[in-house]
Amino acid sequence: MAEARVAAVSRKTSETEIQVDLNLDAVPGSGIAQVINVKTGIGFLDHMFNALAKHGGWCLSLTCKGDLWIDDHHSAEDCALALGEAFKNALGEVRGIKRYGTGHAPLDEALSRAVIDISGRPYCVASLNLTREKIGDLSTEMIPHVFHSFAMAAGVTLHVDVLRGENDHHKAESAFKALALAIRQAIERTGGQDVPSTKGVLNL
Ligand SMILES: [Mn+2]
Repeated sequence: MAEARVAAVSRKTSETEIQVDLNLDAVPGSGIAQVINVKTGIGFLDHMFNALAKHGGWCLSLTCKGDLWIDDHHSAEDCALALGEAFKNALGEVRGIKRYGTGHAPLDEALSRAVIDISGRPYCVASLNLTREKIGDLSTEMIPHVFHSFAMAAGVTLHVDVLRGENDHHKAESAFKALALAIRQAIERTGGQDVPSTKGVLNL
C-alpha cells in the first residue's frame, strides 16, 4: 500500500498563529481512522472545513489564534492559506494522480459544482451567489476569499459555482462539499508514477 500523503504547516504572523496537520489518505477503507479537529475561532468556518475534510477523506487538525477583535478576515484568509500550503506539501511532486477532478454536491435546494486541476497554475473563480452579509460569525465575502486563498497556496486551478439555491448556509456548505469531492477525485492515485502533463512536469 502506498504511503499516506501527510504534511504539517505552522504559520505565524502578527495577525494569526496557525497549526495544520493534514493527511489526504483517510478515505473510508484506507485503514486510517479519520480524525477531524478544526478550531479556527470562527464557528461557521469550522463547519465548512469539517465538511471539506470529512468528504475529502482527510484527517485534519487545524487550530488558529487570530485577531478576531478586528474582524474575521485575517483568520479566515490565513487558515485557507495554511491549509492550501499543507495540501500542496502533502501531495508533493504531482505524479501518479488523476490531476483533474469534478464534484457536484446538493444540500436540499442548493446545488454546487467544483472543478479542480492540480496544475501548478494557481487560479480561482468562485461564483457563489451569496446574499447575506454574514453566516454565523463568518462574513460571506470571506467564503470566495477562502477558496481563492486555498487555490493560490495550493497551486491549483479552481472553479466553484453555486448552480442554484435559496439558503446561504446550504449554498456555502454544498460548495465546500463539492470541492471535497472534486479534490478527492483529482488526487486519487492512478497506480502508476506518470506525470499527468504533456509538458512532462507540473508544479513548475
Ligand atoms: Mn485578504
